[in-house]
Amino acid sequence: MKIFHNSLHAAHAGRQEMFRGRMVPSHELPERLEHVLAELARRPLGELLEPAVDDATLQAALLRVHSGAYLEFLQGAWQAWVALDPDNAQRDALPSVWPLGHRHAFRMDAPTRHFAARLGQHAFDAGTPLTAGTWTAARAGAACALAAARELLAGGRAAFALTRPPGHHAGPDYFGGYCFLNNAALAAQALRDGGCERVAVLDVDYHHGNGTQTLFYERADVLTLSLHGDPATEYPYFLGFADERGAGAGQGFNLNLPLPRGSGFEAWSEALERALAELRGFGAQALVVPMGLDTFVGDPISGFTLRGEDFLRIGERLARIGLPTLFTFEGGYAVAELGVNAVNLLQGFEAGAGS
Ligand code: SP5
Ligand code: ZN
Repeated sequence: MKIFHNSLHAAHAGRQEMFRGRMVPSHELPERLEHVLAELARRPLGELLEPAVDDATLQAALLRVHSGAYLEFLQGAWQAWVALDPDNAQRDALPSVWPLGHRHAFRMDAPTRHFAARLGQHAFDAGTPLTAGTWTAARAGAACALAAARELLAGGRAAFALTRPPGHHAGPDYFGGYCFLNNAALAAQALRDGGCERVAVLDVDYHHGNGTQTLFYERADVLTLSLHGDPATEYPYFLGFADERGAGAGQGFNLNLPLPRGSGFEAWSEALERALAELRGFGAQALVVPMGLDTFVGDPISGFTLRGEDFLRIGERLARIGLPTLFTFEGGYAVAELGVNAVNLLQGFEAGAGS
Protein backbone atom coordinates (compact mmCIF):
# COMPACT_ATOMS: atom_id res chain seq x y z
CA MET A 1 0.00 0.00 0.00
CA LYS A 2 1.07 3.57 -0.52
CA ILE A 3 1.90 5.45 2.65
CA PHE A 4 1.60 9.23 2.81
CA HIS A 5 3.78 10.67 5.49
CA ASN A 6 3.42 14.10 7.09
CA SER A 7 6.99 15.32 7.34
CA LEU A 8 5.79 18.52 9.09
CA HIS A 9 3.91 16.68 11.85
CA ALA A 10 6.46 17.55 14.57
CA ALA A 11 5.58 21.24 14.19
CA HIS A 12 2.61 20.30 16.37
CA ALA A 13 4.00 19.34 19.78
CA GLY A 14 1.59 20.15 22.60
CA ARG A 15 3.28 20.60 25.91
CA GLN A 16 0.53 20.08 28.45
CA GLU A 17 -3.14 19.22 28.67
CA MET A 18 -5.64 19.95 31.42
CA PHE A 19 -6.55 16.87 33.44
CA ARG A 20 -8.57 16.93 36.68
CA GLY A 21 -7.65 20.43 37.65
CA ARG A 22 -3.99 20.29 36.79
CA MET A 23 -1.74 20.48 33.79
CA VAL A 24 -0.18 17.13 32.82
CA PRO A 25 2.22 16.27 29.98
CA SER A 26 0.41 15.85 26.68
CA HIS A 27 -0.16 12.27 25.48
CA GLU A 28 -0.35 13.11 21.80
CA LEU A 29 3.35 13.47 21.01
CA PRO A 30 5.50 13.65 17.86
CA GLU A 31 7.37 10.51 18.90
CA ARG A 32 4.17 8.52 18.32
CA LEU A 33 4.54 8.92 14.60
CA GLU A 34 8.29 8.33 14.72
CA HIS A 35 7.65 4.90 16.26
CA VAL A 36 5.37 4.01 13.36
CA LEU A 37 8.00 5.14 10.86
CA ALA A 38 10.69 3.11 12.67
CA GLU A 39 8.54 -0.03 12.52
CA LEU A 40 7.75 0.62 8.84
CA ALA A 41 11.51 0.73 8.23
CA ARG A 42 11.78 -2.73 9.83
CA ARG A 43 8.69 -4.14 8.09
CA PRO A 44 8.16 -2.15 4.90
CA LEU A 45 4.61 -2.22 3.60
CA GLY A 46 5.02 0.01 0.59
CA GLU A 47 6.33 3.24 -0.76
CA LEU A 48 6.62 6.13 1.68
CA LEU A 49 5.48 9.30 -0.10
CA GLU A 50 5.16 13.00 0.51
CA PRO A 51 1.70 14.18 -0.57
CA ALA A 52 1.78 16.29 -3.70
CA VAL A 53 -1.16 18.59 -3.01
CA ASP A 54 -1.12 22.32 -3.74
CA ASP A 55 -2.50 24.82 -1.22
CA ALA A 56 -5.56 25.82 -3.22
CA THR A 57 -6.61 22.22 -3.79
CA LEU A 58 -6.14 21.40 -0.12
CA GLN A 59 -8.10 24.47 0.96
CA ALA A 60 -10.99 23.53 -1.34
CA ALA A 61 -11.01 19.98 0.08
CA LEU A 62 -10.94 21.30 3.67
CA LEU A 63 -13.87 23.60 2.95
CA ARG A 64 -15.93 20.53 2.05
CA VAL A 65 -15.84 19.46 5.72
CA HIS A 66 -14.91 22.52 7.81
CA SER A 67 -16.35 26.03 7.86
CA GLY A 68 -14.35 28.90 6.38
CA ALA A 69 -14.62 30.78 9.68
CA TYR A 70 -13.10 27.82 11.55
CA LEU A 71 -10.22 27.45 9.08
CA GLU A 72 -9.51 31.18 9.35
CA PHE A 73 -9.62 30.91 13.13
CA LEU A 74 -7.12 28.03 13.14
CA GLN A 75 -4.82 29.76 10.69
CA GLY A 76 -4.61 32.91 12.80
CA ALA A 77 -4.99 31.35 16.25
CA TRP A 78 -1.36 31.31 17.36
CA GLN A 79 -0.79 34.91 16.35
CA ALA A 80 -3.95 36.00 18.19
CA TRP A 81 -2.93 34.01 21.26
CA VAL A 82 0.45 35.71 21.45
CA ALA A 83 -1.17 39.09 20.75
CA LEU A 84 -3.20 38.64 23.97
CA ASP A 85 0.05 38.63 25.93
CA PRO A 86 3.59 38.24 24.56
CA ASP A 87 4.33 35.79 27.41
CA ASN A 88 1.77 33.43 25.87
CA ALA A 89 4.45 32.37 23.39
CA GLN A 90 5.86 30.29 26.25
CA ARG A 91 2.72 28.15 26.58
CA ASP A 92 0.12 26.57 24.35
CA ALA A 93 -3.40 27.88 23.92
CA LEU A 94 -6.17 26.02 25.75
CA PRO A 95 -9.77 27.20 26.15
CA SER A 96 -11.16 27.93 29.59
CA VAL A 97 -14.62 29.29 28.79
CA TRP A 98 -17.37 27.77 26.63
CA PRO A 99 -20.69 29.10 25.28
CA LEU A 100 -22.78 25.92 26.04
CA GLY A 101 -25.11 26.87 23.21
CA HIS A 102 -27.37 23.86 23.53
CA ARG A 103 -28.84 25.38 26.68
CA HIS A 104 -30.19 28.26 24.57
CA ALA A 105 -28.76 30.87 26.87
CA PHE A 106 -25.27 31.80 25.72
CA ARG A 107 -25.16 32.82 22.09
CA MET A 108 -23.23 30.50 19.79
CA ASP A 109 -23.17 33.34 17.26
CA ALA A 110 -22.03 36.04 19.69
CA PRO A 111 -19.89 38.57 17.79
CA THR A 112 -17.29 38.38 20.50
CA ARG A 113 -13.73 39.21 19.56
CA HIS A 114 -11.70 38.30 22.64
CA PHE A 115 -9.44 35.43 21.72
CA ALA A 116 -10.17 33.49 24.93
CA ALA A 117 -13.83 33.47 23.90
CA ARG A 118 -13.08 32.52 20.31
CA LEU A 119 -11.05 29.54 21.57
CA GLY A 120 -14.09 28.45 23.56
CA GLN A 121 -16.32 28.82 20.51
CA HIS A 122 -14.10 26.48 18.50
CA ALA A 123 -13.09 23.82 21.01
CA PHE A 124 -14.90 21.30 23.18
CA ASP A 125 -12.20 20.40 25.70
CA ALA A 126 -9.17 21.81 27.49
CA GLY A 127 -7.03 18.80 26.62
CA THR A 128 -6.05 19.80 23.11
CA PRO A 129 -3.17 22.27 23.15
CA LEU A 130 -3.04 24.58 20.15
CA THR A 131 0.60 25.43 19.43
CA ALA A 132 2.69 27.64 17.18
CA GLY A 133 2.95 24.83 14.62
CA THR A 134 -0.53 23.34 14.86
CA TRP A 135 -1.93 24.84 11.67
CA THR A 136 1.15 23.88 9.65
CA ALA A 137 1.18 20.30 10.94
CA ALA A 138 -2.57 19.76 10.72
CA ARG A 139 -2.74 21.04 7.15
CA ALA A 140 0.15 18.84 6.08
CA GLY A 141 -1.61 15.88 7.70
CA ALA A 142 -4.82 16.70 5.85
CA ALA A 143 -2.80 16.77 2.61
CA CYS A 144 -1.79 13.15 3.35
CA ALA A 145 -5.44 12.17 3.72
CA LEU A 146 -6.30 13.88 0.43
CA ALA A 147 -3.38 12.23 -1.38
CA ALA A 148 -4.46 8.85 0.01
CA ALA A 149 -8.00 9.41 -1.30
CA ARG A 150 -6.59 10.20 -4.74
CA GLU A 151 -4.59 6.99 -4.60
CA LEU A 152 -7.80 5.00 -4.14
CA LEU A 153 -9.57 7.00 -6.86
CA ALA A 154 -6.71 6.09 -9.19
CA GLY A 155 -7.43 2.42 -8.55
CA GLY A 156 -5.23 1.66 -5.52
CA ARG A 157 -6.38 -1.16 -3.23
CA ALA A 158 -5.16 0.50 -0.04
CA ALA A 159 -3.49 3.64 1.25
CA PHE A 160 -2.30 4.79 4.65
CA ALA A 161 -2.35 8.47 5.63
CA LEU A 162 0.17 8.67 8.46
CA THR A 163 -1.49 11.77 9.86
CA ARG A 164 -0.57 13.66 13.01
CA PRO A 165 -2.27 15.38 14.77
CA PRO A 166 -5.18 12.93 14.62
CA GLY A 167 -8.56 14.03 13.27
CA HIS A 168 -11.67 12.03 14.14
CA HIS A 169 -12.85 14.24 17.04
CA ALA A 170 -12.73 17.46 14.96
CA GLY A 171 -16.13 18.68 13.77
CA PRO A 172 -17.31 21.27 11.23
CA ASP A 173 -16.02 24.20 13.28
CA TYR A 174 -14.37 22.86 16.40
CA PHE A 175 -11.32 21.03 17.65
CA GLY A 176 -10.87 18.70 20.62
CA GLY A 177 -9.59 15.26 21.58
CA TYR A 178 -6.13 16.15 20.16
CA CYS A 179 -7.77 16.72 16.73
CA PHE A 180 -8.00 19.86 14.58
CA LEU A 181 -8.80 18.83 11.02
CA ASN A 182 -10.86 15.71 10.39
CA ASN A 183 -8.57 13.75 8.08
CA ALA A 184 -10.89 10.75 7.76
CA ALA A 185 -13.91 12.91 6.90
CA LEU A 186 -11.83 14.88 4.40
CA ALA A 187 -10.80 11.61 2.75
CA ALA A 188 -14.36 10.26 2.71
CA GLN A 189 -15.65 13.49 1.14
CA ALA A 190 -12.82 13.51 -1.40
CA LEU A 191 -13.76 9.95 -2.37
CA ARG A 192 -17.38 11.06 -2.82
CA ASP A 193 -16.33 14.07 -4.87
CA GLY A 194 -14.06 11.84 -6.95
CA GLY A 195 -16.95 9.64 -8.01
CA CYS A 196 -17.53 7.02 -5.29
CA GLU A 197 -21.28 7.06 -4.79
CA ARG A 198 -21.24 5.46 -1.36
CA VAL A 199 -18.40 5.59 1.15
CA ALA A 200 -18.26 3.84 4.52
CA VAL A 201 -16.24 5.02 7.51
CA LEU A 202 -15.40 2.38 10.13
CA ASP A 203 -13.78 3.98 13.17
CA VAL A 204 -11.77 1.55 15.33
CA ASP A 205 -10.19 4.09 17.71
CA TYR A 206 -10.96 3.53 21.41
CA HIS A 207 -12.81 6.85 21.50
CA HIS A 208 -16.01 7.58 19.62
CA GLY A 209 -15.35 9.50 16.39
CA ASN A 210 -17.75 12.29 17.27
CA GLY A 211 -16.49 14.70 14.63
CA THR A 212 -16.89 12.26 11.77
CA GLN A 213 -20.33 11.16 12.97
CA THR A 214 -21.51 14.75 13.19
CA LEU A 215 -20.17 15.71 9.76
CA PHE A 216 -22.13 12.95 8.02
CA TYR A 217 -25.07 12.54 10.40
CA GLU A 218 -27.75 13.78 8.00
CA ARG A 219 -26.38 12.10 4.91
CA ALA A 220 -27.18 8.75 3.31
CA ASP A 221 -24.11 8.70 1.04
CA VAL A 222 -21.56 8.21 3.83
CA LEU A 223 -22.23 5.42 6.33
CA THR A 224 -20.47 6.00 9.64
CA LEU A 225 -19.75 3.06 11.95
CA SER A 226 -17.82 3.28 15.21
CA LEU A 227 -16.61 0.74 17.81
CA HIS A 228 -15.56 2.44 21.02
CA GLY A 229 -15.56 2.70 24.78
CA ASP A 230 -19.07 3.42 26.08
CA PRO A 231 -19.46 7.20 26.36
CA ALA A 232 -21.44 6.64 29.56
CA THR A 233 -17.99 6.36 31.17
CA GLU A 234 -15.49 7.18 28.40
CA TYR A 235 -14.33 10.27 26.51
CA PRO A 236 -15.87 12.11 24.61
CA TYR A 237 -18.88 11.41 26.90
CA PHE A 238 -21.47 13.49 25.03
CA LEU A 239 -21.82 11.50 21.80
CA GLY A 240 -21.35 7.91 20.66
CA PHE A 241 -24.39 6.18 22.18
CA ALA A 242 -26.15 3.27 20.49
CA ASP A 243 -29.38 5.18 19.89
CA GLU A 244 -27.71 7.68 17.53
CA ARG A 245 -28.75 6.24 14.16
CA GLY A 246 -28.57 9.32 11.94
CA ALA A 247 -31.14 12.03 11.18
CA GLY A 248 -33.16 13.28 8.23
CA ALA A 249 -31.88 11.77 4.98
CA GLY A 250 -29.14 10.16 7.07
CA GLN A 251 -31.57 8.20 9.25
CA GLY A 252 -30.16 4.68 9.54
CA PHE A 253 -26.72 5.65 8.22
CA ASN A 254 -24.86 5.89 11.52
CA LEU A 255 -24.16 2.96 13.83
CA ASN A 256 -22.44 3.15 17.20
CA LEU A 257 -21.26 0.02 18.98
CA PRO A 258 -20.21 1.16 22.44
CA LEU A 259 -18.46 -1.46 24.61
CA PRO A 260 -17.85 -1.34 28.33
CA ARG A 261 -14.46 -0.37 29.67
CA GLY A 262 -12.45 -3.55 30.18
CA SER A 263 -13.72 -5.24 26.99
CA GLY A 264 -11.32 -7.65 25.27
CA PHE A 265 -10.81 -8.89 21.73
CA GLU A 266 -13.70 -11.35 21.78
CA ALA A 267 -16.32 -8.73 22.58
CA TRP A 268 -14.61 -6.30 20.22
CA SER A 269 -14.65 -8.83 17.37
CA GLU A 270 -18.35 -9.54 17.88
CA ALA A 271 -19.06 -5.82 17.61
CA LEU A 272 -16.93 -5.67 14.48
CA GLU A 273 -19.05 -8.41 12.89
CA ARG A 274 -22.18 -6.38 13.66
CA ALA A 275 -20.63 -3.34 12.02
CA LEU A 276 -19.62 -5.39 8.98
CA ALA A 277 -23.15 -6.80 8.63
CA GLU A 278 -24.41 -3.21 8.46
CA LEU A 279 -21.68 -2.34 5.98
CA ARG A 280 -22.59 -5.25 3.67
CA GLY A 281 -26.13 -3.95 3.20
CA PHE A 282 -24.91 -0.46 2.32
CA GLY A 283 -23.03 -1.17 -0.91
CA ALA A 284 -19.99 1.01 -0.27
CA GLN A 285 -17.48 1.55 -3.04
CA ALA A 286 -14.69 2.56 -0.68
CA LEU A 287 -13.87 2.23 3.00
CA VAL A 288 -12.17 4.75 5.29
CA VAL A 289 -10.76 3.41 8.57
CA PRO A 290 -9.82 5.97 11.22
CA MET A 291 -7.17 3.73 12.78
CA GLY A 292 -6.64 4.25 16.49
CA LEU A 293 -4.41 1.81 18.34
CA ASP A 294 -5.57 2.97 21.77
CA THR A 295 -7.65 -0.21 22.16
CA PHE A 296 -4.33 -1.81 23.18
CA VAL A 297 -4.18 -3.29 26.69
CA GLY A 298 -1.22 -1.11 27.60
CA ASP A 299 -2.75 2.19 26.52
CA PRO A 300 -2.36 4.72 29.33
CA ILE A 301 -5.64 6.60 28.76
CA SER A 302 -7.98 3.88 27.46
CA GLY A 303 -9.75 0.79 28.77
CA PHE A 304 -9.85 -2.15 26.31
CA THR A 305 -7.47 -5.12 26.48
CA LEU A 306 -6.47 -5.89 22.88
CA ARG A 307 -3.03 -7.46 22.37
CA GLY A 308 -0.48 -6.81 19.66
CA GLU A 309 -1.40 -9.93 17.66
CA ASP A 310 -5.09 -8.95 17.72
CA PHE A 311 -4.26 -6.04 15.41
CA LEU A 312 -3.02 -8.53 12.78
CA ARG A 313 -6.40 -10.30 12.94
CA ILE A 314 -8.26 -6.98 12.66
CA GLY A 315 -6.30 -6.06 9.56
CA GLU A 316 -6.99 -9.45 7.96
CA ARG A 317 -10.69 -9.12 8.71
CA LEU A 318 -10.86 -5.62 7.22
CA ALA A 319 -9.14 -6.86 4.06
CA ARG A 320 -11.79 -9.55 3.59
CA ILE A 321 -14.44 -6.85 3.14
CA GLY A 322 -12.81 -6.48 -0.26
CA LEU A 323 -13.15 -2.70 -0.65
CA PRO A 324 -10.52 -0.12 -1.59
CA THR A 325 -9.46 0.98 1.88
CA LEU A 326 -7.91 4.14 3.27
CA PHE A 327 -6.44 4.23 6.77
CA THR A 328 -5.90 7.44 8.71
CA PHE A 329 -3.72 7.44 11.81
CA GLU A 330 -5.69 8.42 14.93
CA GLY A 331 -5.06 7.63 18.63
CA GLY A 332 -2.72 5.24 20.44
CA TYR A 333 -0.66 6.40 23.40
CA ALA A 334 1.35 3.35 24.47
CA VAL A 335 4.16 4.95 22.53
CA ALA A 336 6.75 2.15 22.69
CA GLU A 337 4.30 -0.43 21.28
CA LEU A 338 2.49 1.92 18.91
CA GLY A 339 4.65 1.23 15.86
CA VAL A 340 4.31 -2.55 16.19
CA ASN A 341 0.56 -2.34 16.75
CA ALA A 342 -0.05 0.00 13.81
CA VAL A 343 2.11 -2.00 11.42
CA ASN A 344 0.52 -5.24 12.66
CA LEU A 345 -2.90 -3.98 11.60
CA LEU A 346 -1.67 -2.82 8.21
CA GLN A 347 0.40 -5.97 7.62
CA GLY A 348 -2.64 -8.06 8.55
CA PHE A 349 -4.57 -6.11 5.92
CA GLU A 350 -1.92 -6.73 3.28
CA ALA A 351 -1.86 -10.46 4.12
CA GLY A 352 -5.66 -10.66 4.00
CA ALA A 353 -5.81 -8.70 0.75
CA GLY A 354 -3.26 -10.94 -0.91
CA SER A 355 -4.92 -14.23 0.01
C1 SP5 B 1 -7.56 10.81 18.95
C2 SP5 B 1 -7.77 10.41 20.38
O1 SP5 B 1 -7.54 9.25 20.72
N1 SP5 B 1 -8.14 11.36 21.24
C3 SP5 B 1 -8.35 11.04 22.61
C4 SP5 B 1 -8.54 12.25 23.45
C5 SP5 B 1 -8.69 11.89 24.91
N2 SP5 B 1 -8.67 13.06 25.72
C6 SP5 B 1 -8.94 12.84 27.11
C7 SP5 B 1 -7.78 12.21 27.79
C8 SP5 B 1 -7.85 12.29 29.27
C9 SP5 B 1 -6.82 11.38 29.89
N3 SP5 B 1 -5.81 12.12 30.57
C10 SP5 B 1 -5.09 11.29 31.50
C11 SP5 B 1 -3.95 12.03 32.10
C12 SP5 B 1 -3.47 11.37 33.34
N4 SP5 B 1 -2.37 10.53 33.11
ZN1 ZN C 1 -8.64 7.59 20.78
